[in-house]
Amino acid sequence: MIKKKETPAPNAFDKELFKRSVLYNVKTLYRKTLEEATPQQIFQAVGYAIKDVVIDNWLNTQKEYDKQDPKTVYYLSMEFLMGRALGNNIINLQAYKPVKEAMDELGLDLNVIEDQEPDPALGNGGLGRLASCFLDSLSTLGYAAYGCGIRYRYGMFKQEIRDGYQVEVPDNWLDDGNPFELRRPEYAKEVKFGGYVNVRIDENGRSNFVQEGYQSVKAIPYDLPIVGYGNGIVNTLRIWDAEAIECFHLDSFDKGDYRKAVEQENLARNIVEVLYPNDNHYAGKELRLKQQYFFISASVQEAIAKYMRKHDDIKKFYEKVTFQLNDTHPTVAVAELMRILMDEYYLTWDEAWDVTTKTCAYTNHTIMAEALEKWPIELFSRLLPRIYQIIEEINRRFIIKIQEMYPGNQEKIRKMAIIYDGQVKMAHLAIAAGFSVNGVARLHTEILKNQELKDFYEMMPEKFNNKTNGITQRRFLLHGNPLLADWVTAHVGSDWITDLSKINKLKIYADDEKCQQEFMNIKYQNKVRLAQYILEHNGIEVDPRSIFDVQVKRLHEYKRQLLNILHVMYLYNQLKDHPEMEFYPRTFIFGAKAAAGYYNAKMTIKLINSVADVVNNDPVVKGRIKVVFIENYRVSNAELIFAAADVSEQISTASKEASGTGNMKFMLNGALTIGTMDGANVEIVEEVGEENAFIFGLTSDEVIHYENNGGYDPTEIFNNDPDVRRVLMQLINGTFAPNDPDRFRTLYNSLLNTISTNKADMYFILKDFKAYAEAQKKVEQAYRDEKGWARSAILNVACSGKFTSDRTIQEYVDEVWHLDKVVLPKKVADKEKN
Ligand code: T68
Repeated sequence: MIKKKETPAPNAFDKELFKRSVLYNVKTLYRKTLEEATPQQIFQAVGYAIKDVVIDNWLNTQKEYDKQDPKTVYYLSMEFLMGRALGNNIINLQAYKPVKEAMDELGLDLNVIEDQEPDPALGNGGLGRLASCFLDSLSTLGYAAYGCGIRYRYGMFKQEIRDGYQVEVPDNWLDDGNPFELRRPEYAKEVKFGGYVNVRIDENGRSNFVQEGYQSVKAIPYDLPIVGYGNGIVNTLRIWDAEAIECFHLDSFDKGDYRKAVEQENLARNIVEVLYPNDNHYAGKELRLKQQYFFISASVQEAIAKYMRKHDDIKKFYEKVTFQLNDTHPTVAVAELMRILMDEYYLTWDEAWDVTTKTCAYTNHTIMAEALEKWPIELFSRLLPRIYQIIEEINRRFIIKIQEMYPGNQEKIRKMAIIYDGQVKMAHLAIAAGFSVNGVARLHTEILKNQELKDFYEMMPEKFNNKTNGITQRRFLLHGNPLLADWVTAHVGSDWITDLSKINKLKIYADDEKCQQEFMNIKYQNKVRLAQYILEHNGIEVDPRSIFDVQVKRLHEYKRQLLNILHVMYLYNQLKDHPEMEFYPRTFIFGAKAAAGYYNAKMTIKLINSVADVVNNDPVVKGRIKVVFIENYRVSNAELIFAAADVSEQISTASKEASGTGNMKFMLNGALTIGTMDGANVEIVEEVGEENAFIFGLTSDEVIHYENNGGYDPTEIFNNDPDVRRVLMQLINGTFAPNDPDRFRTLYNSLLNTISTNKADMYFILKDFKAYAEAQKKVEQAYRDEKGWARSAILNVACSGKFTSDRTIQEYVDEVWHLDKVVLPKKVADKEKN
């Protein structure tokens, strides 16, 4: 039989060389043999050996970019939730099999080695993970791109559960060093804070704005390789570290200088110390604004310097560069670009504005009011005096434009001005200066256009567009679920790895009984794998034959983990009342970090764990319900969790979840969604069909209607629905907190607060409870029909093609960024073949 020839990777992988490289690294890094080395040391040695392979492609890609001079996107983001690099890099080098063999031959287990790598968590949740999926897709599709961010000393905290409560533990991810990073001191930049703005006449008689009396920090870039899948392309994630600009001059007896030196040291030490652990929430901390300007100033300076190394006309900057702003956090880029163009390249205001507004584009990720960034003028102008001056002028001109369009309409100015009521509104700045404004799912973009950003949309409709989010199938299927990945490839070929629309060919197998059995068997094995993880990490035994019903995501009231656990309490009550009732065994799995200062979120974690304690140990339940809270949910264990899920909980209050991306990862792994018509759920259901999901609850229109009319009154439900009333009373009668019956009273109050009705049950939990319980009943019925379930699950996988980040990125490229596709010259690939 003639075997179909696989396209060789540009760098065919040399297994023997690789083995030698690992042994050599163990020796030179640690003066040890393989037998003597610790698992962490072996990981480091393997990491460096992989970096060696990557480096050639990295060099080569950058050389090719230099030659071809393609347009480049700078994805500016406070967060990149990369997850572990080793396994992902090996996968994208198409070297997983040979590396695994090499490890076997050295007597090592690749899985164990991968587990040694700290899981870099330089992000909170969806927004940061999206940025990482986008980088993977950009490299795989062959587009020139930089990710620009911050090298936080401490990323997202490590979550420990003690006595059912979340405890935050610092995550020292750089403790053992990072084999993949490259420190690039030659590209260091100075970033200035504070002081005042002066006008100086220079030697050419030009008057210049200069910042004086400032403090400054040195920004040092660390580069991480972003390996494209099988195409030899390697882009760069550049994260900035801070260092003091000058060392101590101990001979400086000038008191002012000494104090300034100390202050500058402290500034450098503090600035990149820690990621703010809030998602969808604005805290208004001065250090956060410092972080923003720090990495933006460094990134913009470097982007311009790089451009000017090859071009001489700064006025055409936008022809080669786009800045994509990942939410409003990097929006100071607008003013920083204006500043450099005017103060350092002497462009006029109009010339600089022309460049800036053709360079910057903005993505909105939330409509939650509490997430809107608005900085007090006092703080902003003190920290960034020149930047503030520029924003004032942008605002002045923007208001003139508003007045021209809406003469005499003060209301428009009040609602749209960039500076108003003593605050600088970052979203308004991003919209006024960006050439593109996009939401992250169709429904979300419609809500932006028709509600939240209505005035802006009416004034500048041409800027608005939708880019429905996506995820990378390379990490979340190929790496995370090898059994299913192999099964998919066996049925439809391997094209899905770089073209997920091809996974659609699975559809014809949905009714095939053998395929259904194979699929359910793979799911079962993945459930066994997760059950083992849960036993090891939680000490709880779960039955892999039960339904794995999973909600993993950040803990937030709008995501409604509370609805889920209240429903578990309701099921428990039913079993207590009717111990012999028919009930298909179910394992309710939660994983979620709460922002450290978010009381209701933290109490929800405690409630979940308290319910788990009672239900898991009640003999009446007979193990038919198990509740598990997986500690420290993060990218690495997420891969195991998605692979093992039967049911995907996507139950946010309609209109609140901009998109969601976990929903897509579950679908790709063959879980069925129980969810509201919110975010990208709408499009998921559109692809797979409502009959293959469990949709319930208020629509976004209904929610918005209630909100615009003062909320609704949950006491009516409390009074009329005995099941709901019983569950709510259990929050305050000690059922789950015998020693402290008042423990969950704030949760109870958040649902029923009778003092101010419009604040009661803001997220419509009680309003949706009955519909949710009915949908859950249907889940159980559906699961009893094993073939029907397998059919739906296979269809979910088959219909997930739209939700690859490759599709999202291609849309950004076609409609917003207009990048040039880079193809490495053939001779490189050929040379390697010989
Ligand atoms: C998420 N946002 C959206 N924000 O909630 C989610 N916020 O619906 C969407 O799928 C995802 O973005 C990607 O578009 C966030 O994750 C944050 O993490 C965040 C961080 C800091 C400040 C505000």
